[in-house]
Amino acid sequence: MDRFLTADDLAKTLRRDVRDGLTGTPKTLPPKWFYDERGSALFEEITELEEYYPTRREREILVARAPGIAAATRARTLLELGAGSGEKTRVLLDALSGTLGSYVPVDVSGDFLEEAAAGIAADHPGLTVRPVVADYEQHLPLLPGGERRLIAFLGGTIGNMPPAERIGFLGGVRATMSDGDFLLLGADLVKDAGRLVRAYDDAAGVTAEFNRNVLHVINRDLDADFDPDAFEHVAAWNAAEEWIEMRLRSVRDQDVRVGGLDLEVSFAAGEEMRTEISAKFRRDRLDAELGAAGMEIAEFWTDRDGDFSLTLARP
Ligand code: AVJ
Repeated sequence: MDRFLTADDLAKTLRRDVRDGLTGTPKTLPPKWFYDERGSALFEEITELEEYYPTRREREILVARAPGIAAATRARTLLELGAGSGEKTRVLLDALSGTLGSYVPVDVSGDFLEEAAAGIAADHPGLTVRPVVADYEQHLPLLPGGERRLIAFLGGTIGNMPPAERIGFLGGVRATMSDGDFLLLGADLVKDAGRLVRAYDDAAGVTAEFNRNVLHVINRDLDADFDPDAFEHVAAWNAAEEWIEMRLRSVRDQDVRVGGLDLEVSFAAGEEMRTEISAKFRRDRLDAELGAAGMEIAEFWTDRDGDFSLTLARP
């Protein structure tokens, strides 16, 4: 396994993110810190909720379009950014089996990567599986090269980046691409605000627990004393920006000590701290942003209900 990101790099980034986020106004925390073991398990649970449609819809598109993706790309290498549980990966790997020689799952955490990679390698004899621990906003140029690469960024995770970061990311992807390479991008689409809010504020409270998990992570890794029960989950549709915002709202005046940063922060009753944006797209925005990054859309697919999109783009 190649490691461009060490546990020490990650620890430093967490410290910087938490210090910046808790000392800013308004307070914020970046969503990448949701995903420790418990957070990843909670996210898996979210994907099975009735209200959370994106995972099922993306899978529907992948199953329907995998042969089209294979025919259009004839990919030799599949690079998957933010390779999660690998379930959707299997659909792609099976469809691409005629041309594919290697699979490169890329993730910021090596914890699940090695195991997932071993499972995939066992099921696909002849396929070279080469997991890479890297931050895809930082290490794109270091990823394996070669001809006819398919770079997959699925799940709608692109929506977690603020617009400026997104533009930088897409430009960075484009910069690593040559003729014959493709980007396969999963993006959630703008829809009825009620459905969007329900997808991020489920009746069983799993998303609320997922949101509060970032406080557990900070308590453990930075020796903090957040009382997660003293924060309420908030999911709101920002119609102007066309994104869902998740926040944690302090239920009372409270002081929190982050021992690992030697930092004390006060929350006022009702104060809200943003923990995630999840942008929702329209085709014209994807066109414009991919175009600005120097790519063009080869194919644009949605599920039958038009809830979610998969875009195949090329330089
Ligand atoms: C996996 C990052 C795309 O934004 O929908 C799920 C994460 N947050 N419920 C999303 C998430 C709240 C998810 N992504």
